[in-house]
Amino acid sequence: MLVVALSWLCSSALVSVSGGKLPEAELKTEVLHRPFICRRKSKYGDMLLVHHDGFFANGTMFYSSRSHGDKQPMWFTLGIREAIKGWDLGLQDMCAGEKRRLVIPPALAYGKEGKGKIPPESTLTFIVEVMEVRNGPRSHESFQEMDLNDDWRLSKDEVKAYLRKEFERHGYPPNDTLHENMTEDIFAKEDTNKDGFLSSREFTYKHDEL
Ligand SMILES: *[C@@H]1O[C@H](CO)[C@@H](O)[C@H](O)[C@H]1NC(C)=O
Ligand SMILES: *[C@@H]1O[C@H](CO)[C@@H](O)[C@H](O)[C@H]1NC(C)=O
Ligand SMILES: *[C@@H]1O[C@H](CO)[C@@H](O)[C@H](O)[C@H]1NC(C)=O
Ligand SMILES: [Ca+2]
Ligand SMILES: [Ca+2]
Repeated sequence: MLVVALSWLCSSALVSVSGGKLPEAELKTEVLHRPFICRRKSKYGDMLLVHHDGFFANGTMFYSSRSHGDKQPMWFTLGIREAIKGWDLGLQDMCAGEKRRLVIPPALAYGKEGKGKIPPESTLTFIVEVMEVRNGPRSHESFQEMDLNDDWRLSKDEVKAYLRKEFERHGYPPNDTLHENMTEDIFAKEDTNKDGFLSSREFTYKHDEL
């Protein structure tokens, strides 16, 4: 399923998973490569297309997006705890084409519990390459991009047009039945004053809840 659509539909759920008040353990960030040309730098709410390799402290690789699964880079939204906290902190201000090494203490990764094959209290190293940076589904820029007639509110048709475009962008065939259904769902949840439009307030993340 589509990351954009998912992160849109699930945004309220994701936002409510906000972090506790743990003391900030130290995150080490090292820039391995920065491209000469940088049109924009990643910020909270942006969507990043990333390839990543993960290593245990002893140097053993536990995951590589280039060799596991479908071998494709993945989209994730920065700053909403979609991935571990160390990623939200360590992947800011990145350009498309930039590569970083992050050394992430357990408190900013999988903590005391661990997860799957990550043992408890693991410090993890990631080599992350950002292939692309885009406006997140909830940025002010996205709202403007979606508001085709510039009346500062999103109609159902504008939302449908956006979904169709996002599907095409990600190589999925557009599907009007599905877009219709998704749009209905989105409006049912988000058009809080039920006027048939999404205002920028209804649309935008409440950043203080992150
Ligand atoms: C490296 O650490 C991981 C996680 O603690 C462990 O599963 C693996 O066996 C270790 N590998 C070596 C070569 O020590
Ligand atoms: C379009 O989406 C609907 C609802 O998810 C699904 O039932 C239908 O098979 C899809 N059509 C195509 C052509 O993929
Ligand atoms: C959209 O599809 C879901 C699952 O297929 C269904 O439960 C829901 O009622 C549909 N919503 C609308 C507005 O058609
Ligand atoms: Ca509009
Ligand atoms: Ca409204």
